[in-house]
Amino acid sequence: MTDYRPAEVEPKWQRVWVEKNVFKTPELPAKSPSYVLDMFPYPSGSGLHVGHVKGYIATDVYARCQMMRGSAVLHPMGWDAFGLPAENYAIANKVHPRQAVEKNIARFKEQLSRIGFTYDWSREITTTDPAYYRWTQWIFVQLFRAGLAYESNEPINWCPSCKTGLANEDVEDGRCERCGTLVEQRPMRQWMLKIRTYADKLLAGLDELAWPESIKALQRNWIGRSEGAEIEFPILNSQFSIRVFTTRPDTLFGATYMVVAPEHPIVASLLNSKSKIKNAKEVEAYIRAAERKTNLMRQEEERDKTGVIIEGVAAVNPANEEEIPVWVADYVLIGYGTGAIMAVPAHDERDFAFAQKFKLPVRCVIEPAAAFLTGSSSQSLEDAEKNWKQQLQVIKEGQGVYVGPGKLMNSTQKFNGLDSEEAKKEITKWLAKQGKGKAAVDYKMRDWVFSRQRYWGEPIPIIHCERCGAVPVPEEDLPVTLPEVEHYEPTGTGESPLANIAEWVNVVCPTCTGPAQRETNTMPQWAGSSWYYLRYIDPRNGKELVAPKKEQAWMPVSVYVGGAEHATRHLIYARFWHKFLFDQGVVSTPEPFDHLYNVGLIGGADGRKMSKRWGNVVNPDDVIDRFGADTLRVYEMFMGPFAASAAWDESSIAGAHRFLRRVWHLAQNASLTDSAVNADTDLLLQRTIKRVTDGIELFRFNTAIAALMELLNALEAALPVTAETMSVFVRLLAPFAPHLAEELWLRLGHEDVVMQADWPAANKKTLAAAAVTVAVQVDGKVRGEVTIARSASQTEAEAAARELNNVAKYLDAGTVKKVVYVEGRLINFVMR
Ligand code: ANZ
Ligand code: ZN
Repeated sequence: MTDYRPAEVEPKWQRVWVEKNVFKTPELPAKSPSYVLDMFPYPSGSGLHVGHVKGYIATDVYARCQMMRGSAVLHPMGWDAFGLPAENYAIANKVHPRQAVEKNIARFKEQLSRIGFTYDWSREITTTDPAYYRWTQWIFVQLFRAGLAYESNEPINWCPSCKTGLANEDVEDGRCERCGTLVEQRPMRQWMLKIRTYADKLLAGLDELAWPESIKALQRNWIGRSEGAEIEFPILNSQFSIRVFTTRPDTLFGATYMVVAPEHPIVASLLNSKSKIKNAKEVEAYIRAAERKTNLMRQEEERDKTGVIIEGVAAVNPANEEEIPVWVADYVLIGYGTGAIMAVPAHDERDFAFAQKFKLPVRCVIEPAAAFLTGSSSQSLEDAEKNWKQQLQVIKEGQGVYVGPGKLMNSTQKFNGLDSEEAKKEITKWLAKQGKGKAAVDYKMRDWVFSRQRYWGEPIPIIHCERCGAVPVPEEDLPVTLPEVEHYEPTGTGESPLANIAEWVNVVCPTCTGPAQRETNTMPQWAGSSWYYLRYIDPRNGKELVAPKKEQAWMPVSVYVGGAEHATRHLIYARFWHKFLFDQGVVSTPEPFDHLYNVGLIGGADGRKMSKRWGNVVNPDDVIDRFGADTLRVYEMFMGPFAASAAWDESSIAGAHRFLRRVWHLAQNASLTDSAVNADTDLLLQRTIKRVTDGIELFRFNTAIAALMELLNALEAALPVTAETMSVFVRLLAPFAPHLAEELWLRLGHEDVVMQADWPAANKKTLAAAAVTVAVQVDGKVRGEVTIARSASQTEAEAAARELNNVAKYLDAGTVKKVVYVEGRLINFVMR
């Protein structure tokens, strides 16, 4: 009997898979297609750690199971290699970013190749490859032609350390997501993509997706749709007017002043028009001070509100012709709505705080609905009523703020008494009829700032001609390749290092052949990753982004796996581009990714985030050297629920290794003469098939492995095991521990590789005969049913019942006091 030696077994089978071309993906799927995708890595200089590969192992387990179940599987890998980190690394180490990327990719591939993945490397793509980014640029040209790419000079986020403009998505808590530096606002010329045009489609599409609810909620919030009205406030004795966006047109009669953002163009217009601004100096000083603050500082709720009144200017409330003052204050942001608000201090917290500070009038126009006033439940009825009356009085007198719904008051006979929801519509209609306003929708999400003033990105394929303006590079001239430069360092001037290469910049205009200049900004890191999944389908196509026949055959991606941190960046950008390509007829599905699973982080053994800084990084190579790749795979899939984070734990790795060693020895003991399988073993086997199949299908890998461990225990207790039983066990184990499975499969006398064997099918008759369906109740109400073994214990029945989502929901909301089990019929969780 030989010992289990992964160091011999694993490289051997990796070679066989390559020699036999086992993972070659067909051009077109002959069988049912299954596109299994990882978020492709950015090839960083520090290589992969064991946390990075958890998602890759999961998709590989899934892909292998799909292959054995007879699907045509596309399971590719590639590199997201443009962007700041590669460039910063290149600057620090004085090498070309391309060299750094090549070196890092080689290192990543070496690490990945040892884990036994099923990638078809002939489909590898790299976003920095001109043959690839030709199509990234092509998409930009289509966006430009469709009017969805435009130049703008608005102030945008600028990272003074990375020396580049950033999209809102790249800013976290007011800081650059890359380097943590406080972001400034800087007006500069840049390319923008009209992602807001797709806001409603992006929202609607979410409803159809099998994604975690948490990710969908993050996207909904990020898009931030608000319904309301735009209302025009004329400025007295001038040709100007101020337009506001409000979600509360019902409070229009309570607007006692207006506020414009310091950057609002009306301020400059008023200052320039030499209108009667009496305190121009003061206003200018305030604007200059605001420029120096970050958005974060400006939005902080607790911060004392600041502002200056524009003396000598008055706006007219279109509802009642009342003249109200106009203030400049930085709690109003230029980037949201219209950059100006009507202030209703009686019904908005921020306006109320501002009015208190500057002694501005507060007029209540919404009479509170009783249910929305606060009171404590411990009060007596009398006290509650007294309290309510007091609060009502305070609010009605303009001494307090009330933000809830209610009935209109102080809003003329026409509207008084209307319910506030109703009044929103009525007042908007009334304004629209007079041409003073209209219903409007606004989104928190801004258009996508799409240019970077850095070297290592796709050149934006635009040529600037004095006569013709911005002209797209003709498609036959794509790709516009990145030229060689002497220095990659950002200039900090708002121009990229490309601007210094005269012979690259100066070209003839494709339209009029006059002298023209190339755009020197490059694309953001998110460009190449916004469509890469399409290219894997047809990676070497020189004529099209993807051949329609292949695209139709493989798309959409059935299972997509990656980190939750991409919720509002990559996953929104990719959906946006995909929907655009759908509208252009380039792709056939409205959404790119059907199922999405988030991978939970693996933390260091010390419980901290795995990082060089803490010295707790574990390299997969080291684990493989000690235990083998199969142990690494089984361990990571057994760490707990896939989406949960977990700390690295050496003793559990040893446990996973022991499990595989026991399987190895069990197989050596299999009696090759097929003695009959006894009924108990057979039932357990059938049940394990079902649990492992479902576990992999639903990304509950830990329960699948637990089922295999239970089966192993039972088989060891009832030796000898038959070859037939062992062959089922080996196939069920194959997605998790493929090398070991191949070796045992061979030793069991099979000629094909286990990857080409059929996935075991559970015998439904055996299962049905041995199963009962039990009703699950919570407090006597039926909430679902579970099918369990006839012989199941109460503990097993309870565990199965608790797994039902519709039951867990109720159990989580309280505590279980008692469980009543009527064997084979019902289980009742008593909470009260
Ligand atoms: C009048 C009003 C009365 C408002 C009231 C609220 C309550 P959401 O829901 O987040 O979309 N607002 C509009 N533009 C702004 C800007 N650029 N900076 C700061 N605040 C701005 O918020 C919409 C509300 O936020 C708008 O409705 C406006 O205040 C404010 F009882 O208008 B409201
Ligand atoms: Zn021209």
